[in-house]
Amino acid sequence: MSRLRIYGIARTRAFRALWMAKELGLDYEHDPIEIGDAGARTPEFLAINPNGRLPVIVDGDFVLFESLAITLYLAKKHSPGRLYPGTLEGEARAWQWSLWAVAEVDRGVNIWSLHAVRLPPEERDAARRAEALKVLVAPFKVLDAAVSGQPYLLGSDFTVADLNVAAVISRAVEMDLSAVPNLRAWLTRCLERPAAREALALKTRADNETPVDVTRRIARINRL
Ligand SMILES: N[C@@H](CCC(=O)N[C@@H](CS)C(=O)NCC(=O)O)C(=O)O
Repeated sequence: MSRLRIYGIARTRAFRALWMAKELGLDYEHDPIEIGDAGARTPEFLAINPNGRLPVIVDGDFVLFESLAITLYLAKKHSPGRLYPGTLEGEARAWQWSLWAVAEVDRGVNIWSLHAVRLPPEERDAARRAEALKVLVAPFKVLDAAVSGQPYLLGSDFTVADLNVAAVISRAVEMDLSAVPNLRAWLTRCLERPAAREALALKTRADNETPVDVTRRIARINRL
């Protein structure tokens, strides 16, 4: 059986899959391909992910795209009853938080980070940044309340629900989170895990090595 292969430079949503693989201590290969014509839109890549997006994994002869489907699959396969909840209700909660993260906060955090951090200062759009922050106020309050009386989303233990939500909003660590102190403490707790630190190091290196025209192209392609 060939090793798990994770495709996608760590600056992208591939970070989510890399973090999970590290949490699980998996033996995997990372193929840090770029978005667009240089990588994810080549005919070879389109053959494994017709969306032309990152990440995708190949696990034996099983191919899977969608970052949070990947983390849920890996957790269920390798850590049932621990990172992946062992009860029907716990599993449903993990899905709830994962779908919530994509629907409620993914785009807002991405827009904010581009227009607050990643684009050159003179190209940042203050109105888009402010609008993104406005959109995040209500869901961030929901998340803050969810981790106000317990350390993690499902209770006392870190699970795939925490990994998925924290990975989606990881760039929010650079925001002023003083209005949501429980969220801030929880996010820090998640991102300080050894596996998260390792994956974040890959992501930071990829961020630092990304030329500005690629960042501009990402903003354009993803309409951010
Ligand atoms: N919902 C997908 C989104 C994938 C996605 O949009 N990935 C970005 C990189 S973070 C990408 O490949 N963008 C390039 C493009 O759309 O051409 C997931 O979570 O995996």
